[in-house]
Amino acid sequence: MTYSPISIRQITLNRLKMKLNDPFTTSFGTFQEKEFYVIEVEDEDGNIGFGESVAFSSPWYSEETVKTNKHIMEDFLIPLLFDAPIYHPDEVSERFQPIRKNNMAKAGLEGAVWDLFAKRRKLPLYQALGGNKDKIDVGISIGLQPTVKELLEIVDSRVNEGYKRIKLKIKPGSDYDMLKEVRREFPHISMMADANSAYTLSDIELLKKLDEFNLTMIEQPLSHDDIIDHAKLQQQLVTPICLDESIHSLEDAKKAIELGSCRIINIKIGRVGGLTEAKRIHDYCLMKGIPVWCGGMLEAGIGRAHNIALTSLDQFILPGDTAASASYWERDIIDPEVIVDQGVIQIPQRFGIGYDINREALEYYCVEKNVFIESNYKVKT
Ligand code: OSB
Ligand code: MG
Repeated sequence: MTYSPISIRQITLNRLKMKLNDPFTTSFGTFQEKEFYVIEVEDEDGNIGFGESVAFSSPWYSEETVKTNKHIMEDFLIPLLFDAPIYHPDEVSERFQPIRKNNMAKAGLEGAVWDLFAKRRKLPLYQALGGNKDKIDVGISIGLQPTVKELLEIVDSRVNEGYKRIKLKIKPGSDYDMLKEVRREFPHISMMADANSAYTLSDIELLKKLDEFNLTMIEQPLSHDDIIDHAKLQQQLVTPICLDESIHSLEDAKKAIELGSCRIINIKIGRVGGLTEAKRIHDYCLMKGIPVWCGGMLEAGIGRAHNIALTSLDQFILPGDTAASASYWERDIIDPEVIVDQGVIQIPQRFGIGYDINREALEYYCVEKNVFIESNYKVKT
């Protein structure tokens, strides 16, 4: 069967501002709200694909920001999408390749093209990606809390909701004692810690002591751009290291696995530049027997839907951070919202990302809208 290629007619960048239900604190700072772009990519027949760029307002997690995303999309990536028809979404990352890094900007647009592609083919996105599951197990990430008492209460309610794995943020001074209390209260839960790069090899004695708590893994204990020290640390730990910040591509994943820098990889679509690269990392990890799971960036519904579709791939064998919409937002921008029942999400079977866009909610949160039309980009002869 032959399919006609996608000719993109119009691209809309909606900048949204949404307040989190509760502040979310990591070793690098506190989030109270999220600003991000919802990207609409429209073809000649009026089909629309949706993407979400996951960069934050400040360059704490990575160097990208909401503003750099706009600049890179508007001035470099959008013209490349208008350049020529697209036969398959895998071509998008290839076309973006001359632009260095800026993976979150790339992934936002690429995700919208994937959604559009799946809708045109009348396939759910997860099937277009090659996923086989009809439901996925998920965990939840809990931010640093002012007191251990408050943390224990939150863990208790998340465990009762049925989340399959609890992730706790740690930082120097809020680590060993805190984890010890949680482990004592919840001896049997699957529990892990995420340091977001807050330690160095000089903390090795402390990090070794965390082996006491039978953590499923410790995520990104050392520098955001390191794989050498992580390899040295992994040799000294029983607990598997999972890399987050250090992995931006299949090449990074190959090197980290070869060096022994980690035994598990957190795949975030935005951090690796899109679904195509995420799938490549997944396929390589499947071959190598490295478990992967899908990380989160405090996404609204569209980003969450992309994460769910990605998690349908076979090697996503560990629960990810894709928690229910309602644990982040008073009202999400998709309909229905993402629902988690006893730690399980049913993958939607409708075409594309599988959720409708709640236009009313989108307009409510939208603070700026820019429309780019293909004919304005045509090379004038
Ligand atoms: O390291 O995974 C991370 C939130 C913001 C920035 C980085 C991270 C996180 C989380 C929460 O852990 C993920 C989520 O619930 O979306
Ligand atoms: Mg992390």
